[in-house]
Amino acid sequence: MVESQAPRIRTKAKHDVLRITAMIQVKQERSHLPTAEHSALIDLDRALPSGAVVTDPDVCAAYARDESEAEPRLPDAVVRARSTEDVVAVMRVATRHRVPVTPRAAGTGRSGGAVPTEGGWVLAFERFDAIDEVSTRDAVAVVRPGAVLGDVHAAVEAEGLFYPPDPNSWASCTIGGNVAENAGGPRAFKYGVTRDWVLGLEVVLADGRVLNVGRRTTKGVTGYDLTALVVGSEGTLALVTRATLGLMPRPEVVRTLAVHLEDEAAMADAVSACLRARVTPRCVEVMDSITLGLLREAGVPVPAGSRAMLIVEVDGETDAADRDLERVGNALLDEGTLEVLVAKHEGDREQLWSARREMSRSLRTLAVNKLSEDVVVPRSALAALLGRCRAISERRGVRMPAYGHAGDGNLHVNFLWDTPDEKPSVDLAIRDLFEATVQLGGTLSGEHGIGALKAPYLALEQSSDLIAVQRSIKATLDPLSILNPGKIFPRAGHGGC
Ligand code: 2HG
Ligand code: ZN
Repeated sequence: MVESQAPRIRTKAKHDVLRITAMIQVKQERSHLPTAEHSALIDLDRALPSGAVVTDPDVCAAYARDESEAEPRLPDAVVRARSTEDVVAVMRVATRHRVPVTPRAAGTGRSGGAVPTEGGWVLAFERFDAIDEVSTRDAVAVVRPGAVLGDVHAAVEAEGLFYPPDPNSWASCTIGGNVAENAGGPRAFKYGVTRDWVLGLEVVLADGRVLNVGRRTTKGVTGYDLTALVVGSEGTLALVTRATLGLMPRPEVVRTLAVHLEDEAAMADAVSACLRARVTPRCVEVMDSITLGLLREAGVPVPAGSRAMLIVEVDGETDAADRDLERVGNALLDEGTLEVLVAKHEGDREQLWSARREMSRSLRTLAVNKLSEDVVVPRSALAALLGRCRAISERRGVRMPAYGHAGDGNLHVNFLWDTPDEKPSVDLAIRDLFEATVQLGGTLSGEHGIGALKAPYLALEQSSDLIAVQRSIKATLDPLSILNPGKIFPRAGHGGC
């Protein structure tokens, strides 16, 4: 096919020459591929602007994994989309050839959602990153999927506005990934998660149709809420090409407390104390004794005798925030906390948060292997969950440090091990954790999604009827199952139904 077009090169413009050269490269680099995959690639390259399709294995290798422990897999090609039209073109060719497509932007996911577990193509959104609009009058921002969350924060805050979702990776993660995973972060305690702020979406379906779902207005109840359905669907139902985000006025100030506890069991009571003070902090983060040790190593002052710590923040108009800080601080002291420290300067606050943001990476230094979960239980069950974690850790002989978003009952329970012979115990401990979480009325994932890693456990939480209904929604929107296959739903024989 490529050869038959070669004579036309001489009569075509320069970019067509480059394009055909690129096609020949596709052919050479992927000559080991079976004919069907190979001809799909040739069609793909023809449908996209020059240079958008990359098959160089060295480049593709960077798209084989995300920030989770999911097994990497090399895609056949990476397509770097820059427009809705590019995404439409990819999905049309993928549908024609039944090629799996794995969407990806920054690859900061923690559940294997962006790993092309079934092969095929990675559709990369990092270059489709415009912030189209920030409207102060409507209090909305219209952004493209590859826009980095930190840039969106900066753009809206420059207008005196605020977009609250703040997953820990905000400096590099993107809106597309946030929407796919329904990302949350510390501020979710007061402000909710991504789904609470997405008003409308432009999406591309598996067959290349473009839908505009949702709205630009605060209210709007027309038809089914497909926006809410797409948010958190982990790239398995539709591909987001534009998001309209709701905004609010930027809080005037933020005040921060570091609250030290004599024992881990006091964490849950301390969270309740904040609420009894009739204040909704914007975040209530928690660290157990191991993760607190890492904070200390990062230079954060930790009083002797502290066995666990909360970071509590309030925000709002200056006088109100100061009053709330005092109320929460006093309530925590009444609760018998060891020490309540106020971050007096922005530098203290930044030191605390940068150590907290690094926690996931710092934990990696404690063992050869680390796997982290993000289970959630009702707030009242947080103490029980911590107790169950300690019991599991002892029974299975696995180190399990924990930290996370205590205010939401959302705990990042980590599993650390050094040698392969410890892995079976780790697997048992993970299953124990999920079972305990469900028994306590909780859910497997609060913010990282089910992805590839937690799919085998889905049936621990959801009934077979519920999984079947979700599968049928997937089949309606993606009948060939080419959109991020292998995610969310267990494979038959892997806890599936
Ligand atoms: C956090 O809260 C992030 O730090 C990442 O959600 C947690 O990697 C992790 O387990
Ligand atoms: Zn988190």
